[in-house]
Amino acid sequence: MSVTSFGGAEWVEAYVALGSNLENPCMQLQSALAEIAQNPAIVLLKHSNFYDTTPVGGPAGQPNYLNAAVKLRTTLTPPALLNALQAIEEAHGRVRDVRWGPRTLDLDILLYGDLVLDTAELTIPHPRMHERAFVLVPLRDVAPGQLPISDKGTLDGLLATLSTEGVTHHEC
Ligand code: A4P
Ligand code: MG
Repeated sequence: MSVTSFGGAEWVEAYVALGSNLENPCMQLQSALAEIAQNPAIVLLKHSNFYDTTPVGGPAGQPNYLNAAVKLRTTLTPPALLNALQAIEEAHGRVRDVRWGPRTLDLDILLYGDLVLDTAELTIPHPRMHERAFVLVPLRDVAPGQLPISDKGTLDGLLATLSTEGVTHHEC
């Protein structure tokens, strides 16, 4: 695990994916960015462009998503970071019913340093990130192309294998 010491605490770099396809997705993602940055145990280093994306999975006819990614530094443990992100999802009125169904806000931990974790609550790296252009295209805005994605390859290597059709830059 690569960590840096800053003011006595251990800071770990992590990447988080943001998604929304209900109730003004631009507003949902913009306020989520502000709320993540307000956490005293998080430093938001960079955020990506916003992308309009065709839904992958879930019920037929759900609206397109708006997706983004952030690079941050945090002193929170992975479960504490998940709790903080889920509290933000809940404040945005997130209701969990249909798997991969429409949502006001989804915040997923993609990578946490070079940690590999597989528990009932948390899988890191995110188990489906390597096959999803709606995750990797925004991630590439905030992460180097040589970033390793578990044992799946580098970010640029994986992007070269995926169709990015249906992932288009969106100005909010
Ligand atoms: N969990 C495990 N690992 C993680 C992690 N690395 N980060 C657990 C966050 N959560 C993680 O998540 C269910 C449970 O996953 C959590 O309670 C947590 O303990 P959820 O957010 O309640 O449900 P979900 O997001 O519907 O489930 P899932 O299977 O994680 O969905 P995905 O894979 O995130 O897919 N198409 C487009 N274009 N854009 C999208 O953003 N998103 C999805 C959701 C499907 N299709 C999409 C998009
Ligand atoms: Mg999720």
